[in-house]
Order: sequence, then C-alpha cells, then structure tokens
Amino acid sequence: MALSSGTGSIVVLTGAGISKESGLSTFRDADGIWATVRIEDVATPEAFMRDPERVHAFYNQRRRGMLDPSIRPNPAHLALARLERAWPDPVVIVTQNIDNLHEQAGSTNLIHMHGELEKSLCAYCHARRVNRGDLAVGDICPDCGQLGGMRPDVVWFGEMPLEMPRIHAALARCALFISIGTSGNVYPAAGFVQLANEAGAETVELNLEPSLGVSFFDTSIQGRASEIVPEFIEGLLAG
Ligand code: BV8
Repeated sequence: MALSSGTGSIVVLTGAGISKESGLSTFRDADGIWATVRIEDVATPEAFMRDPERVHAFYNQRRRGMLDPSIRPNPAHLALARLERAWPDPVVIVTQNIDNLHEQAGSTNLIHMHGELEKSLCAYCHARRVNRGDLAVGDICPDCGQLGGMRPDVVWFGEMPLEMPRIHAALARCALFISIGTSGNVYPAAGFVQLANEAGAETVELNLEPSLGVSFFDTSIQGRASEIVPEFIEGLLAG
C-alpha cells in the first residue's frame, strides 16, 4: 500500500480550496461564489440559453481574475507537481477547478473534469481553443464560422464531466486516493472516494474542515492546503 510501501499509483482530486490561498474564491465558503450568484443563473445550459450575456459576463470576470499576474500557484500546487516528479508510479491529478494553477505549478498528468476557463468551446462544431480574452454572444467560431455558439469550455450542472472513463480507470487501479480542498457537494467527483475504497486504495482527505464525505476516508487531516499538503507529500516521499 502506498503509504507504507512507497509505491502504487496515486489519484489526487482537487477542488476550489486548493486555490483559495492563491487568491481565487471557493464556491461554498461564506465568501464563496455561490454566496453572490445562483448556480441556476450562470452555471447551467439553460442559463446560457436564457441569458448568454449574463453567463459570458460571469465567466469573463472570473477569467480576467484568474489571469491576473498576482494569482500564482501556492505551496500545495507545487507539492503536487513535486510528487508527480518524485513518485515511482503514476500520479494523476483530477481537478474540479477550471483555473490553470496546477499547470503553472508544473503538473502535467492532469485532468480538468469540469473544463478550463482558459479555453473556449463552440457549441456547434465542438472545437476547443485556448482563449484568454472575453467571450461574447457575437463571436464567430474560428473553426466553423458559425455565430453565437462560442462558450467557455466549462462543464455546467447537468452536463457530463470530461474524461470520466480515464478517471474511472485511474481510480480502479490506484493504491492511494488523496482529496484536497473540496466540500464533497458535487457529483460525480464527490463519489470518487467510494470508487477508490472499492479498489482497495488508502484514502486521505486534506481539507480546511471535514467534507460531506469525510466518513468515507481512512484518514482526514484538517488545515490550510498550503501547509498540510506539502507536509503530507514530504512524509509520503520520505517513506
Ligand atoms: C452530472 C464548473 C449527469 C463551473 C462545476 C439534478 C440534475 C442534474 C444533475 C444533478 C442533479 N442533482 C444532482 C446532480 C448532480 C450535480 C450535482 O452534484 N449537484 C450538486 C450541487 C447537488 N452534478 C452535475 O450536474 C454534474 N453533471 O451529474 O451530469 C449527466 C449524466 C449523463 C449525461 C449528462 C449528464 C456536473 C457538475 C459540474 C458542475 N460544474 N464547475 C464553474 O466552475 O463555474 S461544479 C462547482 O462545484 C465548482 O466548479 C467545483 O468544481 C465544484 C465543487 O466545489 P468545490 O471545489 O468542492 O468547492 P467548494 O467551495 O464547494 O468547497 C471548497 C472546500 O475547500 C471547502 O470544503 C472548504 O472548507 C475548503 N477550503 C477552503 N479554503 C481552504 C480549503 N481547504 C484547504 N485549504 C484552504 N485554504
């Protein structure tokens, strides 16, 4: 088993809490995003059909915020990139986050199951492109030339998260599952710990406070990600 043997593949699930100390808001903390705007108004396909300008404004503001040079990876992101380089077996990060902080920290084996704010998606031809500017209703798709289909490449509620077969395959063979900075509110991500348990993996939660799924974890450590994640990873690498 990973914690004792120093081998075996690792799946890491991250949520908004890992990016909090980098300056990005979480969703369900008292000062979180859903405290000021409703999911139904900005994070569903129906919202986009009903009021695309409002949805574009919501994501354009978050994209500008994320791309501010002051928003940088914190020691938790950096510790995960070090784990990927130093661990003898595969380490994959499955992130619910749509920010680019894991990439900036140097992680490469990374799955953005809820999409990426730094990409656009055409609702007509499904082309994905890196996009760092504002998106608007009047945008024409550079790939198919159609008007009005450009959207942030983000998985909204009611839409299927990305790369689920790849995620399930990684969970089925992992020896260690680490969940960091997520409240365990949103499925299917919140159910991954149970799949890891079924695979016989050790399961660890590193979070500011116990998540809704804390009872499914073998170990739960509370604290700020920038402190407890590097500490945990150094302990893992020290064997
Ligand atoms: C799906 C992208 C099915 C957008 C997001 C009815 C109809 C349809 C579906 C459902 C339904 N009822 C339930 C569902 C399932 C639904 C769901 O789970 N709803 C919940 C609200 C009940 N899920 C879905 O809809 C998913 N799709 O089910 O599809 C399907 C089947 C077949 C075919 C087609 C479809 C899609 C879900 C994805 C939605 N998109 N994000 C965007 O970002 O704008 S989810 C959203 O919540 C966030 O993006 C984030 O990814 C996710 C989870 O939030 P967290 O990351 O956990 O953040 P949170 O604030 O909640 O928690 C932060 C934690 O960090 C806290 O615990 C805090 O204590 C901690 N913390 C804070 N500071 C620190 C810290 N920890 C450490 N250090 C710190 N410093």
